[in-house]
Amino acid sequence: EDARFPKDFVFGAATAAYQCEGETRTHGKGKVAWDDYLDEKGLFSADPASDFYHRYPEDLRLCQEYGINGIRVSIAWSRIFPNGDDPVPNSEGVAFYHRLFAECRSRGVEPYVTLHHFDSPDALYREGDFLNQHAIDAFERYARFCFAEYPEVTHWFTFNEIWAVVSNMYIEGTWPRGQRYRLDLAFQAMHNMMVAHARAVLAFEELGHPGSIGVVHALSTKYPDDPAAAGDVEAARIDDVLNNQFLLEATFDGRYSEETLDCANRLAALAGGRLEFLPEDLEQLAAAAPHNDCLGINYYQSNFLKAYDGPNDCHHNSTGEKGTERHALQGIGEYVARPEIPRTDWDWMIYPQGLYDLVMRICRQWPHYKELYVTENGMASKDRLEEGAVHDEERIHYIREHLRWALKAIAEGAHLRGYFVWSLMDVFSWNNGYNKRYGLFYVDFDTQERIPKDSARWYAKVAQERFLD
Ligand code: BGP
Repeated sequence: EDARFPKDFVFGAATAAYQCEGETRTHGKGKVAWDDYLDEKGLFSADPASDFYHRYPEDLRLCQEYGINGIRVSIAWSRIFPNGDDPVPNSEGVAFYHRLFAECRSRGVEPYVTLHHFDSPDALYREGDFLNQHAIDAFERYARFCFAEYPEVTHWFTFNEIWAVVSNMYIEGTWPRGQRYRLDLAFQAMHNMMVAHARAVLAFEELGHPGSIGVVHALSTKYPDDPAAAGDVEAARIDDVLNNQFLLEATFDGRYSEETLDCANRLAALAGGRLEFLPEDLEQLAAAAPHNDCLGINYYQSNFLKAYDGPNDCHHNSTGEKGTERHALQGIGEYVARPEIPRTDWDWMIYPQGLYDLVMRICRQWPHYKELYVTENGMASKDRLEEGAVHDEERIHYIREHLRWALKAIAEGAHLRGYFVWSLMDVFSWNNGYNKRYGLFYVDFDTQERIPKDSARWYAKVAQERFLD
């Protein structure tokens, strides 16, 4: 078994604007839905988070020191256009990202830049976010502006995790909007966001920008709990359409298959709604599909499903109290825990093989794909700083095993170009605040001091040797 990485493999780490920057309402930045939502809940705030707005030079210095040669960052849309669609951009916000990208370059850390990481400007959010065509138009305009303004960036992603956006907003109700079990809105919003993605891809092509463009999807492999039970197999299939297949078809085929449409329409009807895909939007999807240069895969876990005919019943474990998560959807199935498969305190199933199965499935099903990146993978824990050190053996194990399966996929021919640990340093976690830590670098949120965890040292060694022990 070859444990060596290709010579140009990117050893990256990931961040997202709202989770690390701080300065959420200053320097001309417009409001996002999360601002009020978090104020109302009163549990935690995204200010100053990891103070990346001021401390990015230090974080990039750490990247360089620890062999991390790629960083995922996102541009906060409302730093550029405070209301999403303003006639004039906010010059302070525009300048901030020039400084950030220049710092990346000077440290030899390649920036992989996402345009939308869960932070729609509030003005657009209040009009219905991507359920409203205005958000699609405004996103295209914002994307065009960024492509032209930042030629120093050559790796672009449009959206981060369209699936996470819609499942939290419209199915689980755990994010702003807080609607539950509205599968109709979830499919409609996924489609609309993919149309916005397509329009950005077409603009990128039309303007002849150098570099690559793609989208980041949150994908999970779906397994039937009992492969011999037809009901479990069907549950896994339907949940796969919802979480993976619908978005992958929109991305790579630019159209939806009959099976996928049947499934989406049925689930939408069950939720009391219906889907509307405009012919001109479908044309854009089709036109953009061949121009996807790369796909980012965020992989954390897989799911095992059982047939289920009860009512919708989800509970999100946002506290890290193991065993409190529940996920059962009418017309789909329920997630089941497997005693032999470990889970994090937040009940995320740790199943590295799921990443391999996912990558190989993409290679098989869409052999014309160009490049893949694992744009997020990582493990949350309630890390403790003891005598200046964080001994995060479990995280090392988690990353090592996922890298091992990634290497196996590469050996079998997958064009997997890089891997980004979520997250570079500890950051704000959407539903969970600050006790759910993922970073390679521990952040003392009182002093903003960065302390390398054992995992940072281990990752530096792997990156340097390009070899997995
Ligand atoms: C992904 C997001 C990240 C990040 C991560 C961990 O869905 O792209 O922004 O937060 O998951 O999720 P959480 O913070 O909810 O544990």
